[in-house]
Amino acid sequence: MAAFQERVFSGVQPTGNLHLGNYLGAIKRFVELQDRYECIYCVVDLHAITQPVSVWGGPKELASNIREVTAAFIACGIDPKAHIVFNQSQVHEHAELAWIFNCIARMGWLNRMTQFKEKAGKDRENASVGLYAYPCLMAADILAYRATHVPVGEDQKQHLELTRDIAQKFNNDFAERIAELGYTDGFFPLTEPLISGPATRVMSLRDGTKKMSKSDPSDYSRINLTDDADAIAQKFRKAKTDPHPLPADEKELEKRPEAENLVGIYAALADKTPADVLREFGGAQFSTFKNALVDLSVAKLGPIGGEMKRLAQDPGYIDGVLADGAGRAQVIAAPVLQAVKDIVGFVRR
Ligand code: AQP
Repeated sequence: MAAFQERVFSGVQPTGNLHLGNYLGAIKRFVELQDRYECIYCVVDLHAITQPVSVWGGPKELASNIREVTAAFIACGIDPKAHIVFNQSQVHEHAELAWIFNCIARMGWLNRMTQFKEKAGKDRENASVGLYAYPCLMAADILAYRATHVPVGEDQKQHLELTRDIAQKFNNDFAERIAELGYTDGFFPLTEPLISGPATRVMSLRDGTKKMSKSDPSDYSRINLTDDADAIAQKFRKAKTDPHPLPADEKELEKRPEAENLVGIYAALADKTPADVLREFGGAQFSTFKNALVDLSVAKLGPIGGEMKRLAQDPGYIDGVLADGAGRAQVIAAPVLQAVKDIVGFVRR
């Protein structure tokens, strides 16, 4: 790994309804990593269109969602000047590298991907080829920057493992050529997933066994980043719980998914551990705990939602951030793609 410059890459799909899971599992971590790494954060619009148009909403909604995710990045505290923020479709190297990775990855690897199975549902014949090849594009997103670290929620772990498999196979398949061209440790790094903290998998507020998701038809299943104080309060008060008070011991949470979820959310928002939260609230009724959770959530998310709404009024500024970021991203990605082409043996102009 020593031969690779440390660099963080991650992305969020512009598919609407950015929620607390996206924030705690991903965007909050993106913000924290800025002090330690060079960071590249991408609005992955090419990924969004892998679903049917009815899911991502059509051209107007896609453009508006791309701007909304960008606004969320900035509102949460990502600095687009010190780091890079852009949308994927503006840097064609992602799609081009993804094609090469389509030819590296094996059908058997992709057949094991649980996200494809979940998103394709029962009608697999009708799923897009893009949805199936999604993990190869994700590997290209990361490896176009030879990124060493990727902060993601738990649900993306399997895709990150596939990214490592693709990097490893590319390094092996072309080992001789890679060495000839002077790369001593292989060409691609084996990227490390950064998945940690109490909220790597935030669950639905209606069902503690299902992940909080943008596409859940019930708006009561999630806290959206643009929800106002009243909506946040109503959703947490209606959130499913069990009839018992909160336990004092963290082990007991394992059998109580809804309680575990709410404690995890509180812990992540307060930058504490679940054990700290139970020390404070163990023995309390859910009504008491939910009031505290609402106050904390409104204090943390209110300013983010407010700033997102303010930025929504200035699409020119957002588009400028994306164009500037795309230009700077391409400065890194273009030579990586050129080197990949040289390694594979494509003849240059
Ligand atoms: N519930 C979650 N808990 C923790 N992290 C989560 N992430 C998503 N849901 C949760 C993380 O957010 C980042 C961006 O996700 P994405 O928008 O690229 O894709 P997704 O995982 O498909 O998001 P959704 O909300 O679950 O959308 P749908 O409903 O379309 O499936 C990723 O790092 C992800 O891990």
